[in-house]
Amino acid sequence: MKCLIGLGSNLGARRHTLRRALTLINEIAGVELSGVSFFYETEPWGVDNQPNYINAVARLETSLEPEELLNRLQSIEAALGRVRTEHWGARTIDLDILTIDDKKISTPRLTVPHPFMDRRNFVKIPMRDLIDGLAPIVDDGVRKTHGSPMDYRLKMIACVDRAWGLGIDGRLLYRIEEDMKRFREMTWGSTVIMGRRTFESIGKILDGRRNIVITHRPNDGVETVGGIEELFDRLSTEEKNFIIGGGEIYRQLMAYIVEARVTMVDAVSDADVRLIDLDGREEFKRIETAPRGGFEYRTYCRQKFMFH
Ligand code: A4P
Ligand code: MG
Repeated sequence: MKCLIGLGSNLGARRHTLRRALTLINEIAGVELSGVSFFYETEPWGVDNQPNYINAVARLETSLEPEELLNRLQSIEAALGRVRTEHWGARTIDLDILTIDDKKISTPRLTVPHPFMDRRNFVKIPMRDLIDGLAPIVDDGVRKTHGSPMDYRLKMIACVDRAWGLGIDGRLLYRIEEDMKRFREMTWGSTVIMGRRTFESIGKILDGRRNIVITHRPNDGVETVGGIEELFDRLSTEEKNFIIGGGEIYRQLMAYIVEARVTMVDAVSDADVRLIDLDGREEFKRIETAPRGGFEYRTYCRQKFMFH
């Protein structure tokens, strides 16, 4: 099932809380985050005398039952310090289920679509970042602000086999001379972001580029960050930012990737790490296929989806 989730925060470190919530949503077993809007600073709706909100909308794919998804979202609210006092009152985080496919649900705990979503610009405006074909609206009291993972325009580069296999035993499946040269040219002067195992398998800092390694163990020889929230604190929106692996890092950041450069080798190997099949994802569109001898270069771009 495909769901849209509304996120809102008007207390504390609002941007951090929203980004942390996105990470935790992606970590729910049976949930895969597949997109997020920009962040918007919004005036409080429904109640006066409370601070402005930051709002966003995310989309996810899930195999969970709706009430189970609600349970998981409420645990995340609790973990992030949400205290329920006044209805519509100020909160560190609010996670609302906006839609689940085109289901209509009406139980004591859950109403889907979310009751007021059609009347709330703090929902409708972020939704337009994810969905095509919505009617235009006047953006009263809703202004785009910084802090969304989408601000960094993350790109990814990977080399896979026909079955989207990435590697085995911590090694890449293939090393193609021409592809390595292209990788170097494409990433030259940019920021390259990788996991610890990928950094260790490369065995050195990639020259001419800012290298960032995501790891729990700081390493004096290279710039490190402890996780993806810290990554977003450090990245620059002015640079080109490339995610270069491995499988776990692609998985954690896939929802935020705007462009994927894939070298697909015309073979199938034993692999223990795979990329998701980008041709099977409606949020990605293949815009280029360039055959070479024995492999091809493909480019995928993130796109909006149609709302039914
Ligand atoms: N519940 C029923 N349907 C749903 C659903 N689709 N998703 C139940 C999530 N929860 C749902 O929610 C109360 C109960 O609603 C839950 O226990 C759940 O079983 P809550 O989050 O505890 O309380 P709340 O958020 O204060 O109430 P409610 O009605 O969800 O308020 P809203 O609609 O979330 O509005 N202004 C701006 N600018 N930005 C905002 O984000 N948010 C609100 C809260 C008010 N004004 C705002 C914003
Ligand atoms: Mg709510």
